[in-house]
Amino acid sequence: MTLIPKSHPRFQSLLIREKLVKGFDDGLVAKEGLLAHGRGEAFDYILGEKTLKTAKIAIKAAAASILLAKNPVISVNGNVAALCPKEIVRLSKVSKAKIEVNLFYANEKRKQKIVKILKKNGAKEIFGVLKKNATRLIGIDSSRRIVDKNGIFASDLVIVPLEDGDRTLALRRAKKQVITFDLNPLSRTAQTANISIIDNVVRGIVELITECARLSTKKSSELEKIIKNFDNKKNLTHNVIEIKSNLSRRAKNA
Ligand code: PTJ
Repeated sequence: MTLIPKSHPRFQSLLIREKLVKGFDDGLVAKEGLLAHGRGEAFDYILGEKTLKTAKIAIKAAAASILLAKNPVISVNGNVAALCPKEIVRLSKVSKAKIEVNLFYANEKRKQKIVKILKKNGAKEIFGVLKKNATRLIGIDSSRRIVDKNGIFASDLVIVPLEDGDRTLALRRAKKQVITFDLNPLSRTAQTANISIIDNVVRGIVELITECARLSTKKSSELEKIIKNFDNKKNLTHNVIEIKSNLSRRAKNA
């Protein structure tokens, strides 16, 4: 039960924060994950805590790309497991994407807890767990280099929410398409991914599930057209302009 009154003007944001703290207490989230969340929260504040038009455009292109991919994988870390385990499983079902646990701050005990919460929310098969299937992604030194040979290693598209720039670059070099959720449009990940959804993963993933379901009945040619018309660099520029005008409007009203 939350101690935050529903009437609190920052109820939603504080509720998300509480989920992260609970995730930490339950052993899902790394200490550093709490700090990463704080950074995201600050960006969400200046974004206006809503899914902006540019995020919706990126979500549509992301859904089309995932549906066209042969072997898509959702990479799950501690923060995402604490914030939206049910939605990860729903996204995996609607898009036929595999789920792989991949941690920056590698910790076997935490990995097992993440697997457990995903299974509790309906996940059947989870990659990145069996030592015999572990292999190395070239061009990256962090623990994220250890991937599943039947999961991320074999994939053609990876969804990496709350990611670090190094792996995004390594995945691109390995000729994989990368889709990220990142609240910071200037992060290396956002700048390096094929499709960057600048939104809180808590909101954006729900929209992505809806969009995958909606587009799943469309022809491949229609999905290809959506992707062809999407330009990540341009969309990121427009996103910064959206943030700028949002801030100017709020400054005028202050
Ligand atoms: O569980 P682990 O060990 O894999 O570690 C996960 C973290 C998140 C700690 C690790 O990947 C990390 O240190 O990430 P960074 O480099 O701090 O990057 C996280 C990015 O996600 C930053 O650009 C944040 O602004 C952004 N972010 C934080 N919270 C959210 C977010 N983006 C979308 N939704 C959020 N809720």
